[in-house]
Amino acid sequence: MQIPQTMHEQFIEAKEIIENSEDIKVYSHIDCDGICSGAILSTILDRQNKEHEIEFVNLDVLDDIELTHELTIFSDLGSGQRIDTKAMEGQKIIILDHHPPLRNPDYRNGKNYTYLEINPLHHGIDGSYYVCGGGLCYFLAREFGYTDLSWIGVLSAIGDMQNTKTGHFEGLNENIQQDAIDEGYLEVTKNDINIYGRNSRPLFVALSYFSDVNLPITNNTTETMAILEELGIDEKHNRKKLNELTNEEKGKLFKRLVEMISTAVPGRYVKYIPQLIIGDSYTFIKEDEHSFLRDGSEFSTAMNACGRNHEEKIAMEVLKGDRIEALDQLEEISKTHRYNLATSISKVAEGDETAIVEMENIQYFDGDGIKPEIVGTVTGMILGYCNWKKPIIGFTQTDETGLKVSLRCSRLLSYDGIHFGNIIREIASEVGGSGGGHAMACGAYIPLEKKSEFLELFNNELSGKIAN
Ligand SMILES: [Mn+2]
Repeated sequence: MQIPQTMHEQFIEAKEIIENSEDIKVYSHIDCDGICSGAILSTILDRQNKEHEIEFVNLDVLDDIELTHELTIFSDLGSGQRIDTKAMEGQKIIILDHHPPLRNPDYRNGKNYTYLEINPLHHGIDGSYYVCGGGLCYFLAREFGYTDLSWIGVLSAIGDMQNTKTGHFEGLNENIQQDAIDEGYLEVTKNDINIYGRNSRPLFVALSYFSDVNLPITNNTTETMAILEELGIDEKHNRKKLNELTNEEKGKLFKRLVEMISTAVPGRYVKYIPQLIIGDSYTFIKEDEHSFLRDGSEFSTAMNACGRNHEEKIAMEVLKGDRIEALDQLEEISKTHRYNLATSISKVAEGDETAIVEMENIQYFDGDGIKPEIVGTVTGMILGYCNWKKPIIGFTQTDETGLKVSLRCSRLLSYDGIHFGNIIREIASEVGGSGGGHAMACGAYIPLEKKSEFLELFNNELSGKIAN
């Protein structure tokens, strides 16, 4: 896919606006995509010798924001927020966002300030699968000739799960991927076994986290070790990582996993099984051989860990090239993050068995005391401890009156056509909150006293849509 001409003209205009501005502020989102976006923009501005400030923010602080700079750039956010209500004459705004836009393309006409919104949805391109925030920032960088930043565009798309539907990149993401390969930063292994932890975990550990379907191996390393030994992949004193497997070994493992999953899922899901195991894998070949930064998924997890702990700038410095001090800090943050996740999970899943409450079509837990920033990740990991056929919802209080809601589900449910991001958006707004997100990973903020109503509405909404 090529960039549509109308969109390309917008990137040229954005470049000109940047070249003609001196005092610049960037607001970007706090997740992997947003951090990658910020890193690309900041690199462009550094190379152009432009003074700039960068701030990573949650969506809720943007409505009616004071614009205090000559040029304000919003990346991976902005399209869905009222960011220009306080724009003053002569100010300039650029938005690079892939989320559903509030405003039409002609919104900019007749304003006394410059307003340039680049959003794939204005050009008929789906922002969930074909390009994300970091990708848009990369296309701007490409306009300046900085194709060496393409690998960050790839990382942003991995973090934004743009490839979940098919296991590979499509649309504009494919162009970015090709640039990263051509620039010598990226190696793509087509249709690889795709299990998280390729570079940093022994395979028997990585496999035990399989949670899209509850299998005998889920949370059971005794079983994963036995299976790997039986397949002749592992020996007692030689535990391998996924990246050490030969193609033949990968083939055996694939076959075994397909058999195991087939016996565990209802017939309607059988056709989706290969997608659970197979997908392209991404290696950043300029990274150190043994570094977790070498694997796209592990790198993106580290970016998210920084976001969850309000350390986006450290993540950004790593992306911008600091592999000494910032990388040390990044490792420290990731370690603390993993510890916090483990303690939260053991509270919910391994302690009191009644912590997970099952309703007809959904299940939930009260994550009292879990930080709102990590409740989503915790919810995802809890999935391995409950009924995979239903989505799992985690709640935690944000303040006296507010609840954060996170939902995760097996990828099988989303392959089957359920888009929980859309459902949660509707139901949250019905109870006076707001929400949204991906098909299989999404969240909302709702008033505390609306919790049971929210659960009730959600449960009803899914009646007949969940296989039992
Ligand atoms: Mn994004």
